[in-house]
Amino acid sequence: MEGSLNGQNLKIAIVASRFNDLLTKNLIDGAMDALKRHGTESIDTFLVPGAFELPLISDKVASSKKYDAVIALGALIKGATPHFEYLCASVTKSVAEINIRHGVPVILGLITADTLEHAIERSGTKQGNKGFIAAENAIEMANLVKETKKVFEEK
Ligand code: INI
Repeated sequence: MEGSLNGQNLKIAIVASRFNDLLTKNLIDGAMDALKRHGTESIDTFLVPGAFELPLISDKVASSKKYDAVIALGALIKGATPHFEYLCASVTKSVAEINIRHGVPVILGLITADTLEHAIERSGTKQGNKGFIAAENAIEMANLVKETKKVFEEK
């Protein structure tokens, strides 16, 4: 089984951080672009201060069961501080847990980069746009979850 990339009739939430918003705005634009290209019309966006706050709101959104998928978007840039490593570990682990806790796909479009230049490359330049890819993954996973429900909930 494989989820399709048909985004019609899906309700998708984007949870995005404002920290490094030069980058996260591009991730949101990339995600919106992918969703609209694949036919998704129902999109709600929730903004949080930083990547560390993504899990709480992603969890609230996923547990509401009002959405077929959640896309969490953020940008962590290493700079000079070891704080970066803790944030990366905390956000990825928490989002991974939320992803399986509610049966609603929570896709992580998180840039983790050593430098601003590398981060820019992943938010719509050389290396594509992580938001766009995350949105396609969200559509695919939302459809796959729907398909598996049909199969596993049959007798
Ligand atoms: N938040 C980010 O989203 N990206 C970063 O690069 C970052 N750095 O480097 O500190 C960052 N910090 C803020 C953090 O996410 C929380 O908002 C803050 O710690 C308050 O809880």
